[in-house]
Amino acid sequence: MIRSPRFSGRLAGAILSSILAAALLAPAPSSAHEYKIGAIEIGHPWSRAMPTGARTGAGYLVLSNKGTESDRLVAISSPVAEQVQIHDMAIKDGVMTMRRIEDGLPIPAGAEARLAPGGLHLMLLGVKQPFQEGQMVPLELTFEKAGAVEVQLKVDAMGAKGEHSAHAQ
Ligand SMILES: [Cu+2]
Repeated sequence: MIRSPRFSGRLAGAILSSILAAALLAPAPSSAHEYKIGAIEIGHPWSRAMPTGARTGAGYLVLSNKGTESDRLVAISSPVAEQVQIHDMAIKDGVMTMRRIEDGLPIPAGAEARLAPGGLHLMLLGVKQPFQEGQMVPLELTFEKAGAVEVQLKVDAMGAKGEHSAHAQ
């Protein structure tokens, strides 16, 4: 097949502009960030921007226990919230309900706990200033065995579902 250079040039141009268009349409991926304390690895803590006047924010992250002993997330605090709780979400009789987990979140040896929209999550109550996209929210996590570590929740757009928060490793 004989292809004129002009045609290939136009074709390449068309391909390039569709790639550029796709790149512009796609939401900007948040950069993954990680923390480690003892045997616990904390992957990409993130949150969502909050509407004006809102006082409750959410926190999502992945906790991996790389050790041989089980551990437990026992306390969470943030200087920007009055209280941080661990919540779970479940559909009960067709209604989405939220339940507070009172006695900490167990992370068995070799296992991971995924806190993500629609399931387990952190709930930041009494937030003084609604989170804004691009902001980093400090959070202190205390584990029974591994101890305490400060992480930063990266605030995504209001409607972010977190698909892109999977680690780009
Ligand atoms: Cu909640």
